[in-house]
Amino acid sequence: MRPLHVMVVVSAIVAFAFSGLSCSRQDAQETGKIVVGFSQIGAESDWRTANTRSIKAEAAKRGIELRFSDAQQKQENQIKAIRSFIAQKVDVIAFSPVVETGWEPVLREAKAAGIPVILSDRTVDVTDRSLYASFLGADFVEEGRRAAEWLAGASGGKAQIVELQGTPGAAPAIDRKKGFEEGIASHPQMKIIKSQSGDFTRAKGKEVMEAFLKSPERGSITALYAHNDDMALGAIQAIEEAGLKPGKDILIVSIDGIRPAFQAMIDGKLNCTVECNPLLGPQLFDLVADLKAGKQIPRRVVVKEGVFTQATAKTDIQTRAY
Ligand code: GYE
Repeated sequence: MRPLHVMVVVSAIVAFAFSGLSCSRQDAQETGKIVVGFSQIGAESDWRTANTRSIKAEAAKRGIELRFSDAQQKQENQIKAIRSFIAQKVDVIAFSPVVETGWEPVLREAKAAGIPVILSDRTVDVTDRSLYASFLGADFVEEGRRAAEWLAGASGGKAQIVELQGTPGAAPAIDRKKGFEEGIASHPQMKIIKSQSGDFTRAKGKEVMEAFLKSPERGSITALYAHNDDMALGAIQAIEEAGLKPGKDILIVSIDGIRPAFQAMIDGKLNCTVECNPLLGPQLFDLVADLKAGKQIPRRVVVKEGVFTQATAKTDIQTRAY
C-alpha cells in the first residue's frame, strides 16, 4: 500500500482528526520511527495550550510520530481515541485523563494488546497498578498546601475564603482542595465559606465568582483560592465589575504560573501564583525512549516547581516560557 492509500484507510477507521497523522505504524517501523498516540484533554486553559505545544514540539524534535487527539474535555472522547490508538497498534499510548475514575476497561484493552501507557499530567484511580507504566505530573496536593501557606502568611492566619475548584473528579481539583484544606487546618480563623467548580476556565471562573458576590456571604469574603490562574483571571473581572479591588479588598492566590498571571500580579490584581509546570514534553519522551529501549522506568515522576508573588513578578515574567 502506498502512503496515500494507507492514510485514507486509517482515516476511515479512525473517527478522530489526528494532527501529524502521516503514515501507518508499519511505515513508521520501516523508517525506525517510534509512534506515540496522545489523547489530550482539550484547550480549557493557557496551561493546557502550553502543555500541548511542549508535547508536539518535543515529538517533532526527536523525530517521533505523534498521533494527537483533542478530547474537548470529554472522557468518552478520550476512551474512543485510546481505542483507536490500540487499533492502530501504536508503540506507546500517553494521555492526560480528564477525570480520575472509569478507565479500567480501556486500560485493560491496551494491556491485552501489549501497548504500554504513560499518564501525562493527571493520574487515574485504578486498583490494578499494572494498567499503566508511569505517571508523570506535578504534586497537586503540595501545590494546594503551598497556596494555603502563602495565604496564611499574607492574611495573618485570618481569612474568609471562597474557592474556585477545577473540573469535578479531576486529579488536580481533588488534590488541590485536599492540600489547601490540610494547609489551613492549623489556622482556626481561616475558613472556606463557599466552594464551587469553575471547570478550570476563565468564563466559568467569572460566572461562579459573580454568583459568590451576589450571595448573602458576599460582604464577608476576604480571600479567593482558585485551582488555576484562568479561573482567578475570570474572577478578577467579576470582582472589578462588582466595584471591588481584586488583590486588595480580596486577596487572591491561584495555581499554574501562566504569563497573564504574572501580568495580573504586576498590576496588583493577583497576589500569588503557585507554579505548575506544563512543559512536560521532554520528560514524557524520555520515558517513551526508555520504554522502547527496554529500560525499567519509574512509576512516578514529579515535576519541579516554585511559588511566585508580586515582589518579584516584574523580573520573573521576563523568563516565563508559558
Ligand atoms: O492547572 C489547569 C488545567 O491538569 C495541572 O489543568 C493541569 C490543570 C491546570 O486546565 O490550568
